[in-house]
Amino acid sequence: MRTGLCSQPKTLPPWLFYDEAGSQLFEQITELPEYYLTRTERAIFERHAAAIVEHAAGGRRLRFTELGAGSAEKTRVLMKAALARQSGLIFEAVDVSPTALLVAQARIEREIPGVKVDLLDMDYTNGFKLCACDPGERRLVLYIGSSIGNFEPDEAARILRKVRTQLNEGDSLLLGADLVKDEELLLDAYDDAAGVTAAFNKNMLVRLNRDLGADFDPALFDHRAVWNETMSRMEMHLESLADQRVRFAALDWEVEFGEGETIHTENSYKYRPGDIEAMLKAAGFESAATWTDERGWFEVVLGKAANSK
Ligand code: AVI
Repeated sequence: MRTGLCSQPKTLPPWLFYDEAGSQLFEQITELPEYYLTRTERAIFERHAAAIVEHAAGGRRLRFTELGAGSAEKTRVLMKAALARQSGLIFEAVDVSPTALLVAQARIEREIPGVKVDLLDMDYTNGFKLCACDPGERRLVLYIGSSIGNFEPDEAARILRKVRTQLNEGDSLLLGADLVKDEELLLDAYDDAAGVTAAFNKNMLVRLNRDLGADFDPALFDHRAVWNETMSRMEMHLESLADQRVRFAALDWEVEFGEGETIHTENSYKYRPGDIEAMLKAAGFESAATWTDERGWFEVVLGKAANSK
């Protein structure tokens, strides 16, 4: 964190968004009219759930493993499709937030009879270990919501390779990814009229005030969303509205901001058709199928773990 605030331009790591308040703000973002990602991906699932599950299963029983499961809201459609072709389903929910997981577990088991939720409190970005499936079972790893887009290309490639090492040949990975589209749509999605994304971005400062005794005044920073065409990514920044000095009591340290100086807080990569298939191939998956919405805004790609020999 300190290194990021000492670098030029200043940066803060995006994991800082997700304390309890930040996770709630993110849930609100997913319901905003401008934030098309969640509802577009959900519509793809609603339309193609049976085909997705069929491809992944290849005639066997399925087990689901979701990375960064959160509330697992969209996954429910796929769970129901799996239960239409098999009795009972193990759903392994991997996340670093035990509270979100516990709430999701109780709700899913109550509302979708036949699903057994196993909570795996792990940080999948730092390597993780899954238990072996039952013989005759195939695993479907879900990495949806365009979460992959929040990682730099080399980190994203590393995560996909890591997932591949946990799978047997014939298991699958379902990746949800946001596609490049009209700049206005992207800017609105990351700078909504109600200011929820701005509050989500500034929540980082609130968190640093609480966790490290910093004295950021969030009102002295503005939320900025920028489309970086060259890098094919949406960026979020916080721009200082004045020359100011912020003190971190817990670190006995101060940092200065000039008026107009920015802190880069997030990248959200947007892909072109074919990009995800290429990433999957490079990580040891054969691309089995791609589903998209009518407007071509979002895609869901199922990669099958290829023979590693
Ligand atoms: C979690 N992630 C996929 C979101 C995104 O769209 O990159 C986080 C987010 N940032 C601003 N709005 C939503």
